[in-house]
Amino acid sequence: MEKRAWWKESVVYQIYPRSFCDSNGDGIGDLPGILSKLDYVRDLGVNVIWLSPVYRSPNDDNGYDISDYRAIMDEFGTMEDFDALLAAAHERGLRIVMDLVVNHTSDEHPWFIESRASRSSEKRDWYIWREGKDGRPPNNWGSAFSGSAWEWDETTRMYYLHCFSKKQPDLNWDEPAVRDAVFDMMTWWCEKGIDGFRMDVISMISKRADMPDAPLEPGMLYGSVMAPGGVCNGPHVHEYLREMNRRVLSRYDLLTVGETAGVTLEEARRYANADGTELSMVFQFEHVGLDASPADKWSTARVPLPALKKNLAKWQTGLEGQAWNSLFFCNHDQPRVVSRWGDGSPQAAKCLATALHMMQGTPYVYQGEELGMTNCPFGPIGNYRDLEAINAYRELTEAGLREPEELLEAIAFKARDNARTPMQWDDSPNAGFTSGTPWIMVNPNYPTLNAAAQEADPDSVLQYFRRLIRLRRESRWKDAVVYNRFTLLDPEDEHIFAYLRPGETPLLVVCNMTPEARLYRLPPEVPAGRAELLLSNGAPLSLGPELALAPWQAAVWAVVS
Ligand code: TEU
Ligand code: CA
Repeated sequence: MEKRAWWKESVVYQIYPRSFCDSNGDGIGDLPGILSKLDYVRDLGVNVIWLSPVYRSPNDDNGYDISDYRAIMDEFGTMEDFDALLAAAHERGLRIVMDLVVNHTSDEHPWFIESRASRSSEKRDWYIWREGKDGRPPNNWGSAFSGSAWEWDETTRMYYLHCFSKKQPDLNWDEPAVRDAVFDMMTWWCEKGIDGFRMDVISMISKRADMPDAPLEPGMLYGSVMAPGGVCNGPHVHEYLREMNRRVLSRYDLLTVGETAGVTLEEARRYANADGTELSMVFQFEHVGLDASPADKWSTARVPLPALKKNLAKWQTGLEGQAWNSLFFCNHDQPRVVSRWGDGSPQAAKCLATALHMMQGTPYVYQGEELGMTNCPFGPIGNYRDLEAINAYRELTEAGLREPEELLEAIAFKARDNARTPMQWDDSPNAGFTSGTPWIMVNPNYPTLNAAAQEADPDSVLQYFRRLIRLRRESRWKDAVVYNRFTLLDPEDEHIFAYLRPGETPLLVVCNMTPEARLYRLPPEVPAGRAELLLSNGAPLSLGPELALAPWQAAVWAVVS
């Protein structure tokens, strides 16, 4: 069996503070708002909170552009508010994992202000400056948020690299003083008693010296920085993470998860290796990339179930015994999974959750996923707030690469703002999120889709998530759920996602991933024996050679003899 660890037995709840709960009526979520909802989070049964960035920021990218790592964003409150939140979380047995964004800072960070001041500035090499070529940027890389990844700086007449917005200049991790400053800051937060870090695009921190052009696919204006040979999984990334582990992480009892854009199985075995010399686990993005086109994510393509199942199975078996998986379908960058891979219904939300949570790895619940919150009908581009979507719409339509209406349809399906609409607490105005004007529109389905209504409904998505999480965290089957292995059943079946969790007490998981009733004949791999139904979102099902599954019905059995 895998070596035990508390972070393997955890379930993490991701909070996007800007959209979680507003305590002072300015329409923006804040730390006191989170504090007021800690009992709700605890009652979900999770034991870890991942906080998206709360540090001082001009909010060009909603806090992923940090101007002071040791101060709290003005809109979110004060450091005293943070200390109160951390203490209150710990009182409830909740650990807090911070979002560490150190591939880049804000261009308003003092480090960058000093670096850009002069070519001979002491901090010049803290960022990535290059001469242009014939009056053009050093290569064809594009920012993830449109435009070139190189910004011309008139003061010193050089370009600086920004893989994201031009207000997010990339730090130069080859500079030892950068590593010293980052590790000092991390230690400062660990000394405050936080319980870990989610590390933003940590696979991008080591850049190749040569920075070659990236391939241009049809429909692209720039090469992708994240393409192989770009900035992901660079030459020193594992060296720098081992140094971070030696100098900081190994000194505390932390959950560390790398957001490793572009990670492969081979690389993940190194980032999340079982001997703990780097990180506890990583987020991989292959499954949420299956519906992208070669050019970009702006597609309404549906993912064929066999492709999704095989990819999830690849990571389950590919890391087994060597590294630890994280399990997610939702986060603040992804559209709502119940709309993306389901039909938006509560039953689909429960079915998708069962398919995800019964695999091996640490599950992540994104705020609102436990309610079955859906994508939001934003309508015109003016209702969006995320620079990724707004810039893409402008760039791709102005270049004549996409038709506005067709592109807007794809943006409606895939935009990150779908995950960033205010948490739906109850049916009062603005879903109880704010007494003011919310910074982004509230999903109009909040009067019926909200936490208060689901607290009162034993068959709600919320109550189902509580049972699902209890099964992993508290039940007599918890070791089987966490530590059993994984075997995919019927990989080619286009409707049913079924898998075994072989171990001392094998588990069987069967999910009808369609809105139609279906019969499923159990394959021979399923061990014979008495089976105990542990959980289902539909009518009780006894395990027989053929199962009659209702639409979106999922079920979990333990094969006890
Ligand atoms: O995301 C990195 C990243 O790869 C995503 O931007 C992803 O490419 C895109 O969102 C998919 O549509 C991290 C943070 O999670 C994201 O919110 C930040 O915008 C980004 O880094 C820059 O910090
Ligand atoms: Ca507020």
